[in-house]
Amino acid sequence: MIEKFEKPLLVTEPSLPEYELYIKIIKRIWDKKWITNNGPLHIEFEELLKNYLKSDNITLFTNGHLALDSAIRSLKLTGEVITTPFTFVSTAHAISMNGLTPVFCDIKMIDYNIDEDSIEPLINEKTSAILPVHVYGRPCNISKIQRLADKYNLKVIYDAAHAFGVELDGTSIGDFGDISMFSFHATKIFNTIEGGALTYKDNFLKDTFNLLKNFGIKNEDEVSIIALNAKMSEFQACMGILNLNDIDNNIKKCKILTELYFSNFSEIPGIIFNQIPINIKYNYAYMPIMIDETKICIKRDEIFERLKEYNIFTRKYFYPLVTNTFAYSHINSNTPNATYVSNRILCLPIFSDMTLHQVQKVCDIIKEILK
Ligand code: T4K
Repeated sequence: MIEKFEKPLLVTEPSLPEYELYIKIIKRIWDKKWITNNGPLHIEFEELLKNYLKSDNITLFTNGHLALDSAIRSLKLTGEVITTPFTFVSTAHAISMNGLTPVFCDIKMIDYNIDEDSIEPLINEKTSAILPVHVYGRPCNISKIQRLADKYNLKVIYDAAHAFGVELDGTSIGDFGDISMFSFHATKIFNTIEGGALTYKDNFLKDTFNLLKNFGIKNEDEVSIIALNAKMSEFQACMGILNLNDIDNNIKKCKILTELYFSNFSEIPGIIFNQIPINIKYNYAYMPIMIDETKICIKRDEIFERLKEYNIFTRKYFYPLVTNTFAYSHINSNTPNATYVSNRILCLPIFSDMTLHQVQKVCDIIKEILK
């Protein structure tokens, strides 16, 4: 019997810069007495991020959800938006809270992203956009989705909450579609405590986003639209500036951890994991496995519970499926793959400070549970 972990091992831990470095940088906030509303650190961070993401246009927000909400509002969408049910509820909420109807499309088993071949039958005269999610940071089939969008004159907004730092064939993931949203929440590979950003093609959207995240205030004399407060603070920007220095190293560390997980699981037929295609620069932010109970005679939920006995706290991202929540029970959908995956997926612990020893122990414990 393998000993349980002494301290709880959570699905993720936030990457934090050295404490002293954070104290040093926030001294600049005290010096200026400027803590939010487009301060100097916000401006500096936005510029650094623009370079890192190789993006022409970027706007920071206080979190990813409000960034997505603003993206939807900025494009003045109407009617229906096609999206995936295999996502965090934020995606569907952002659509619904803008008075639009989410239309749920099934996913593919290969990467759990929206099935581009199932989108077209869902398009009708009410459809105004497609809102796919790069689930666990794996890029969707961007070229096919764009072809559909061009054919039917639809907007494309990518929920890239999981995809910070990801590139497809050498192009930054934020460069596709009309707008992409990144989340910098504490649980993400790159965090600004809470935080988010939009990258976008049309540089005229910059002014719109500045209105949308600041109550619609145009200037001292004019409030031009009704809008939210979604501004990033100087403290968040400080965290972002420091974490940006470490991001490449953190991704490298998570890559090594992923490889150890993969090599362990390649021996177990009932544990399904998806290899990273070679044309993708990946961020290794999540370690999802799918449990095929027909091969190992144990269900995902039992493994989830048994792991807790060893002090390992995994997550069933994304269970329940959005369409199986009470909030979306009024919407009809037929997404068998998404249902199948949602009932079998388990995200294992992975974060930059995790050790190879911890990964090996998690794998050994899983093997012991499967015996
Ligand atoms: N679109 C997608 C596809 C998303 O996944 C998300 C967010 C969004 C949009 C919206 O972006 P944001 O508005 O959040 O920027 C977490 C996150 O709160 C959420 O950001 C994330 N997706 C979602 C997938 O996961 P929970 O309910 O799992 O969070 P929580 O508090 O249970 O934390 C997860 C694990 O992390 C726990 O084991 C505890 C650990 N943890 C958490 C925090 C906050 C820490 O160790 N330290 C911490 O500070 O939702």
